[in-house]
Amino acid sequence: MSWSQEQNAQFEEQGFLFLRGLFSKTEVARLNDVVPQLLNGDEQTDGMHRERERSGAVRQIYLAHRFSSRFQQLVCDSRIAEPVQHLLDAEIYVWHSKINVKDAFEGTVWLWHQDYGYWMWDGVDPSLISVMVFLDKATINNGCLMVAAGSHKWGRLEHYADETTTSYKQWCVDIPTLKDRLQEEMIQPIVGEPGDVLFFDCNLLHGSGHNMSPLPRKTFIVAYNDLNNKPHGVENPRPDWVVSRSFEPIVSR
Ligand SMILES: O=C(O)CCC(=O)C(=O)O
Repeated sequence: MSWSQEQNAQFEEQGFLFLRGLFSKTEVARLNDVVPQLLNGDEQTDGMHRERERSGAVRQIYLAHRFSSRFQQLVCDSRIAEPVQHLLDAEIYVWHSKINVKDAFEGTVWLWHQDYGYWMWDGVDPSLISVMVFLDKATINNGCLMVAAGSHKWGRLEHYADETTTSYKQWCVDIPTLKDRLQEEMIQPIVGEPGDVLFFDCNLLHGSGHNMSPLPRKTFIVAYNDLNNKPHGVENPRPDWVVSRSFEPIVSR
């Protein structure tokens, strides 16, 4: 599926493109059908990596696309893979995938960051694009993603490791830099329905708040990398669940 000239221009200008209703309610229901199994699996045996909130609730499930045929189909779906191939003008592979769970009342904040803020340390250039497929309704109350429109044009900002805000280390931009750069008018909450899809540049500043609502806010995020941009030259490479060493080209269908 290819985008119009306006859509491509919008992605270039804003660093993201939000497409409503790209997947039908039935297609999303088929994905959601397998999520409880992925949530409750045992990572010693099923190979998927899970991050948890301090409460123990699952916050993220990595690599669903390797172990669930439905998510495997999704990462090859031409509605998401083709525009990314076109934007990067390259063959692509899956850098990683994750289901961000944000359970009702439990899902915690993602501090403002650019994905490339820390992916740079994996020995790659900023030729990566993420695609967020909404599995649930996303509202202000349940902690929808927020993006800073146009921030990708700043290039990569310095990031530091926050080890106290949530249960795990988050790479994020410090408050003095945010005060200096981020204007209120740039912030756009991405409120949407199951089946909506957000494409975003790896230098787009983004984050999200706590889920204060009885509605869960699950999304599936797949990050694609240019096949000519494989990670290299790093002393302590991060594990395969977050920086995939499976370089199979995506054949979109
Ligand atoms: O799910 C969210 O609200 C933000 C997720 C995010 O930024 C990430 O996983 O890097």
